[in-house]
Amino acid sequence: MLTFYFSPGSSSMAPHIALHETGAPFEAKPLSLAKKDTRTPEFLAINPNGKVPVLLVDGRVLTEVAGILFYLARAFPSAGLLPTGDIEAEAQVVSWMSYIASTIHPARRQGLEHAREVYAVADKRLGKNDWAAGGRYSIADIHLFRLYWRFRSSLEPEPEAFPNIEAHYARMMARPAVQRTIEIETKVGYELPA
Ligand SMILES: N[C@@H](CCC(=O)N[C@@H](CS)C(=O)NCC(=O)O)C(=O)O
Repeated sequence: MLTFYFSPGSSSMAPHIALHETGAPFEAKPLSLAKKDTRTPEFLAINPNGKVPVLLVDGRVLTEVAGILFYLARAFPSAGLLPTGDIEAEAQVVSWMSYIASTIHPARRQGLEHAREVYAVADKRLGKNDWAAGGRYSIADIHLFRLYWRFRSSLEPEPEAFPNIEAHYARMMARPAVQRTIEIETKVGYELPA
């Protein structure tokens, strides 16, 4: 039994997309960041870090976007969210997700100019490849997409600034799991800070 704590448009959007990619049944628990739902004693008892996403796997707590994405990819292999039988491609997925979590995610807080520099590096790394790692769609693409989706909607960079990431964004937006996630999260309602 999977229970998923999320807040629309936040970091939890990535595992939300992955859940829809797998087709696994899950109980959705929307939280309001504006109402500080992640800071209640009840939620802090689940995640003392006070952040979404959280996935409960038969009641056991799993936190961090990369950890949850990895779990979903391995628990539901038929969704094809991780390269198999290719150690180097798997390592590239981990490499991308480490870079995304440690460098892209905090970049915005360090100013727009810094965020642009970081996305320029990511754009170069992605190059003309359709997908981030191993020549196929993976959890690294979902992770990358969610941060760019947020960056793009709040700051509206000129599309020509990051041509490869823009093309990746368009490929991601065409995926039914992404469309379904956005539809559900829009209905719950976004409360994202500007
Ligand atoms: N390193 C965490 C970051 C998660 C994170 O930053 N979550 C934010 C939303 S984007 C959050 O829950 N903030 C609520 C709070 O700080 O009260 C991960 O990868 O899961």
